[in-house]
Amino acid sequence: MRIGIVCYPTFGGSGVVATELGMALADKGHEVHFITYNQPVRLDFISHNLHFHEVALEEYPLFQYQPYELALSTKMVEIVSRHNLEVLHVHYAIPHAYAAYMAKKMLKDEGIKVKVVTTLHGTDITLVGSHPTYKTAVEFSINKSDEVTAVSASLKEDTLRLFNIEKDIKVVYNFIDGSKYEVAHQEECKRSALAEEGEKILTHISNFRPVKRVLDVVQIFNKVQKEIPSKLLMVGDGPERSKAEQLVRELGISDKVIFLGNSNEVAKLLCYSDIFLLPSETESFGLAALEAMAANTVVISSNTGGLPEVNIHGETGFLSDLGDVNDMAKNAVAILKDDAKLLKMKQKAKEHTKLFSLEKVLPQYESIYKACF
Ligand code: GMT
Repeated sequence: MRIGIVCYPTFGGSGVVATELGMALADKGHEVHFITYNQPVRLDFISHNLHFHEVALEEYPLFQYQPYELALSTKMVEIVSRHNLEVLHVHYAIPHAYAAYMAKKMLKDEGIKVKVVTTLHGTDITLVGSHPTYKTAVEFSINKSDEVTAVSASLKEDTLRLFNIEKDIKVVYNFIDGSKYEVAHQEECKRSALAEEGEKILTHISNFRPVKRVLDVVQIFNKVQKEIPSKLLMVGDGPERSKAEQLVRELGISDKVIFLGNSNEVAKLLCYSDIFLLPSETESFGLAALEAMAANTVVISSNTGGLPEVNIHGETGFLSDLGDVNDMAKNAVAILKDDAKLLKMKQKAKEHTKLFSLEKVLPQYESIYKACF
C-alpha cells in the first residue's frame, strides 16, 4: 500500500512508535511517506520506498502563533495527490487528526480519495485533548477518522469516558523490534563504562515533563543507594531536568547520578541497567518500560493508566500507587538484594515483551488499513 505517516518527529513515544512502524512497513514492501516538520529522530535510513517530506512554516509578523495545521494539511494534500497515497495514518490526535480531516475534504473536492487512520497515544486524550480548549475539535476529528486505534485498553476506556465517541476504537498495543536489543546486549554492552564492579544500575528515560515525576525518580534512588551500592542514569531532557539536578545536589548524591541528555542509543544504554524506574502520574502504555524489558531490565513503576498492561506485578517488575516512593524503593531494594530472583525477573521481563513484538503488531495495522476500504 501507499501510506502517509504523520507524527511528532521528536523523542516522545508517539513519534518513536510511528517511525518504527513506518520503517517496518517499508521493509515489508509498502511505500511510506513521513510528513512532519523535521526528520523523525529514529528515522535512520531513507530508501526508494521510504520518504520524508518536511512541513515548512512561513514566518509573518501578524502571526503570534504559526498556523501549523494549515501548513500540515496543505502538505498532506500535496503529498497524497503527488504520490497517490491511499491512507494517511496520523499519530497523536492534536492537531494531526484535525489536519488530516481538512486534507481529506480538500482532496475530495479534487476528486481524490484518501482514508484517515488515527492512533491515540495518551496525552492527546488524557492531558491535553480533553481540555476545553481543544476538546470539541479533538472529539470531532476522532469521530471523522475512518479507523481509530488506541495503544492500550486503558487509553480506550479513557477516550470513551472523556469524549462522546461514535467510532469503534481498536486497541493495538505499542511494539518493539526485539532484535535491536539482542545486538546491543551481546556486542556493545560495556557496563564498566558507567558503574564500578558490584554496583547496580537504575535507569530512567523520558522527556522530563511533569507527568513523568522525575523528582520521584531521584527520591526513590536516594533511598535505594543508602542500602545498595548503585548508580542512577537519567536519560532524556525536558522542563523538569534542572529541578531534578538541583534535588540531586541537595541530597548530596551528585557522584551517583549521571544525567546523559537525549539519546538515540536507548538499546545500548538499557543493556547496562538492572532496574528501570517509571513512577509517572499517567502513562497510556509506557513504551520506555517495554524497551527496558526488552533489554532484560526489571521495571518499577506506578500502577496508573496502561502500565499494568505492560508491567506485570511480581513477574516483570513491581507496581505501586502513584507517589508511593517508599514502596517503590522497598521493591527495588528487595529485588536488588537477591541476585537469583533479579536474574529470573529480568528473564521474565524479556519473555513478556514477545507479546508486543513487531511481528505481532505490524499485521494488525495492515488489516486496519485494509478495513478502511
Ligand atoms: O509520554 C510521553 O512523554 C510522550 C507521549 C507521546 O505521545 O509522544 O507518550 C505517550 O505515547 C507513548 C507511545 O504510545 C506511550 O507509550 C506513553 O505512555 C504516552 N504517554 C503518556 O500517556 C503520558
